[in-house]
Amino acid sequence: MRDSCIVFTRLSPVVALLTFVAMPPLAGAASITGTVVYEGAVPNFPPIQTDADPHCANLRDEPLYPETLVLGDDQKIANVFVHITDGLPEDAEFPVPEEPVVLTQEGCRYSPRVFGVMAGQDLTVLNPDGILHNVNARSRVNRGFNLAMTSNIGEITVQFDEPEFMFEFRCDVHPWMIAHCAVMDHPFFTVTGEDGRFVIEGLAPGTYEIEAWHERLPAETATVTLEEGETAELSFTMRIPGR
Ligand SMILES: [Cu+2]
Repeated sequence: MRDSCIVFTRLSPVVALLTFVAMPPLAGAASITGTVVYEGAVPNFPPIQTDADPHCANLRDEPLYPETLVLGDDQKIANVFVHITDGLPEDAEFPVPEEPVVLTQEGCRYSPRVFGVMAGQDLTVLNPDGILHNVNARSRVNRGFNLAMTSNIGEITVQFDEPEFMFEFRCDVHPWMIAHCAVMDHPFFTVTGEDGRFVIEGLAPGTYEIEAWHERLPAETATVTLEEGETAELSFTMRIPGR
């Protein structure tokens, strides 16, 4: 018994060192940046008839167009969710941000249209419109909810506990109100603006698969190997299939 204790004591620093070496670091100084561009004819979307609810018509100074495909200059695509899909240490647990993700219902539209939240992170839904919206979270892995936010309910906060890639938020009062939510188990994700740009920072050296997801266009993927502190530049092009 005593011998085995001695053996264990002698081995433990070695085991600890091996364990340390075998575990890849969770974070580092490498990053992936890039641009997402749309290639093809641009669909012509007519404005949404927001006066189906006079409250919405009163809240808006300008027409509201469908946000199915939002393009900036040179057909750069907004609302593309870019995220790491492989290469992170398995079973790694990343800290959950204390600050909430905020989803706003303003002018009878959701903002942001596409967003990510980490599992367990607060998601705060705001209703500055001060009219009736109905928040219908159509999650399948997590428990969904369908909650009326009446004119005097300006804020609710919810959490989703399990990772779940992309489900819709819809407003049952205003059928054009749609947002897309990803519940993530890591923080390495972002959403493009109208410049089509994305930046994912804080990566450890390694080989990663990265995906650019759009609500209508087929996803694009890439594999990139990063050295410590390296910045890789990627370019994604999205197209309507068959065109
Ligand atoms: Cu609504």
